[in-house]
Amino acid sequence: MKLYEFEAFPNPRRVRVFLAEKGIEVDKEQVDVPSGAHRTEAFRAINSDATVPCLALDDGTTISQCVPISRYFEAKHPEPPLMGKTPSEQAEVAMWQRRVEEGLMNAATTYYHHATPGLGKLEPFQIKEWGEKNRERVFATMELLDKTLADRNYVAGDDYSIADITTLCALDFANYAGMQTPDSCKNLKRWHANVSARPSASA
Ligand SMILES: N[C@@H](CCC(=O)N[C@@H](CS)C(=O)NCC(=O)O)C(=O)O
Repeated sequence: MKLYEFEAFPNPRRVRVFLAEKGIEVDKEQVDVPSGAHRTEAFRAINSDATVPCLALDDGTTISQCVPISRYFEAKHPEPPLMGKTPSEQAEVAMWQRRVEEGLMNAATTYYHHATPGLGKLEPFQIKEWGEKNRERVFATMELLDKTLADRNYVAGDDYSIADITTLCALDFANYAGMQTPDSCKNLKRWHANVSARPSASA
């Protein structure tokens, strides 16, 4: 089994944190995204989506996208559960994971790719206005999370889950890309300090 990833980027980090929480070691290969290594014929033969992370199993199956990769490891190594235990917990975790993936991770990366130099020569098609619109969405999602975290410890409820992992990686990326968490988002900042102190955060 091999995990294709790139250490500096936010989506591969989601899988590394997930694996660290479960205590799973996987062989990794770095794919140098800024130099375009993910868009070569050789890498497209592994992942036609031309993105990292991508997990190649020993039977030849390849799985791209953070959530399906995480789902594979959750099924293989159920403890500790990171995607909910009961049907209602599983649905709530999936709901928050998706809200944050769309409203924070995808919005922040869209801002980065469209309204900043992004990946430089790998960004021939940019719509600055679309990038700025996504910046607004990032701040709206920060506000939503701040309200939600007023009366709970974790994004999807009482337990740490994949929704926290997506939020951590997306928020750190948004901050890096110039969208600082407003000081008024005290609950979100408290949550961020808490989850950043877990050893998995530095995976
Ligand atoms: N939704 C995908 C996002 C994967 C993704 O976009 N990864 C970035 C690195 S953070 C990438 O490979 N970008 C390549 C590009 O923009 O050309 C997932 O969950 O894995």
